[in-house]
Formats: sequence, C-alpha cells, structure tokens
Amino acid sequence: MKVVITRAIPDSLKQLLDQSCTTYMWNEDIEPMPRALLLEQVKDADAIFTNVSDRIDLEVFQAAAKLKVVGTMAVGFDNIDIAEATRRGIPVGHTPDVLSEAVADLTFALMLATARKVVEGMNYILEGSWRGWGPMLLTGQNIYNATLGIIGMGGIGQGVARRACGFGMRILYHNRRRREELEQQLGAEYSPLDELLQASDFVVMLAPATPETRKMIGKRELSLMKSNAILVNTSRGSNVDEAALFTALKERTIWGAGLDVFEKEPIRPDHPLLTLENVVVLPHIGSATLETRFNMAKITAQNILQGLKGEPLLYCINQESYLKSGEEI
Ligand code: 8YV
Repeated sequence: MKVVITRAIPDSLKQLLDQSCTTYMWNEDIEPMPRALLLEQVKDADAIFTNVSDRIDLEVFQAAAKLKVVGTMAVGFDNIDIAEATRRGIPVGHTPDVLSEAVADLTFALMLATARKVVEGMNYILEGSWRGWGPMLLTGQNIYNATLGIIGMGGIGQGVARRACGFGMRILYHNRRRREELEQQLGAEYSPLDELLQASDFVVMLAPATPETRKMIGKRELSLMKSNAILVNTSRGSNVDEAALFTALKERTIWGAGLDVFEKEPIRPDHPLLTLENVVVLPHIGSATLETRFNMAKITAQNILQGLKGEPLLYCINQESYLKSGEEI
C-alpha cells in the first residue's frame, strides 16, 4: 500500500505509516507539493494524506486510479471534491474536535488583539513614537460584559462561548439548527443573523465554507453591524466578502477586524487590508499549537490506516462513500 503525504509530518507518525505502507512524503513545512509531482505520485497511491491547502479535485482523483482513502489534517474540507470521492466510494477523513480549543483560543486572541490595539501598540513602540502616557493613547473597546455574536455553533463556536462566559459576555449565536442544550449550558441565545449583527460588539465567523456560506458577510450584513463592532474570522476567507470588509473598515462603519483566513491565501504585504490600522491579520494559524497539530496528524494517520484496512474511519466526512450503489443511508 502506498501513502502520498503532501506535507512534512512528525517522524513518529511517518514511522507509524511506514510499518505497514510505503510512503512518499513531500518533506516541506510551508512550500506546497508541486502539482505535477502530486499528480505523478498519486498514480500508484492507495491513500493521500493532505491538509487545508492542497487541492484534491477531479484531476487528482482521475490520476489516482487505485485510491482507497483520503485523510486531511484539518476540520475544513473545502479543498477536496467530496462529491467525486463519494461517487468513487472513497472515504475522506478529517480531524474535528481535536482542534476546537486551539482555534477558540486564537479566536479570543484576535478579539483581544483587535479590541485593545495590541499589534498597533507594539508597532508604536518599535517605531519610536512612544513619548509618554496619554489619556486617549491607543484607546480600544471593552470585551468584559460586551455582546458576542457567534456564527456557527460547532465545536469551535462552543469553545469560544465557554471562554466568553468568563468574560461576562452576553452570547448570541446563529447556526443552521438551533442548539437548545447549549442555550441551557452556556446561556447562549439563538438569534437570526440580522439581529445578531445588529446587537453584537464582537461578531465571530466560524461557519464552514459551503456554497451557502459563501460571502455570508457582505456589504448588507456589514452595514447592519454597530460602528464599534469587531469582526473576527477564524473559519474560511470565502465566508466574508473581503472587498466589502475593506470598505467598511476604511470608512469605519465598523471598528475593526481580526482575520486568520483570507479569500486567497497566502496574502502578500501589499494586500489592501494591510493598509488599514484597524485590522489584525495572522497567517492561518488557528490550530497551530504543537500539541494540536501533532494530534491532528495522528488522527489523520489513523484515519488512513483504517481506510486502507477497509474499516470505518475515526472521523469520516462522507459516510455515504461506504454504500454500494442503490443503497440508502
Ligand atoms: C485553522 C483549519 O487553523 O482545520 C482547519 O480546517 O483551517 C484550522 O485548523 C482555523 O480554522 C483557522 O483559524
């Protein structure tokens, strides 16, 4: 059995796969595996171990005639053609839950950094501008007792809500389906999207990237937000209309934004958003703690080993891929 690993993974996990498989690993952390090499390597592959940034599309599936399983080291899977995998009976595994707390931490880090001008403050010192204390110097927004609007109440959303309880926040949430048990546990209030946008001081975008959530926050939605409001996005860039966000931030119809994800990644230093003072940006590191990334890679390896044995994956995106044609779930 051959496994193609599209980015460097910890030695111990590569060894785990090496025990029962032949592995080809693209041994880079940041540089993506060249597309031509990926297409070449998957020709005789039984499994692909991938991540948020490699496109596993029709062309890859067509090239990989022997493919039995795909594992992505991520909760999101918008880079994978799931319909095509399902049509071919190929299960696709991912890594939900294990990263929720790390992404919730980073979401809070962006809320705090944006509201309290943490990056601006450090740059202010670095550029030698600090001459003394000023009553209005780098004044920000309160988080304590503020109203938080969470869009997407999955594992990460719940992690953010739990943290918000400690900050005395009123918690509103919007989700595909109402989660009454969470309303009890966290004191969160279900809210239609427009009402959430109108009432929140912090709006946190945590919905998955789907055709329905594409540009879910656009010009109209931004115009509903308060002038002191901060938007934080730690889900996918496609959920927010970046051009409309740029205008809202520039015209200060909203107060600020903290962004870990972008419409097209990576962004470069000449990106228009970086000309603005009221934005804090990070390079898609929501789940990037040593422990979390190790656990994500471990679950991905386990998903792949299960798939190669023809057994159920730990976390499978497309359960339907197991059905024989004509069967119903
Ligand atoms: C991100 C992710 O780091 O698993 C994914 O799909 O993209 C996460 O690991 C996070 O959601 C972005 O902040």
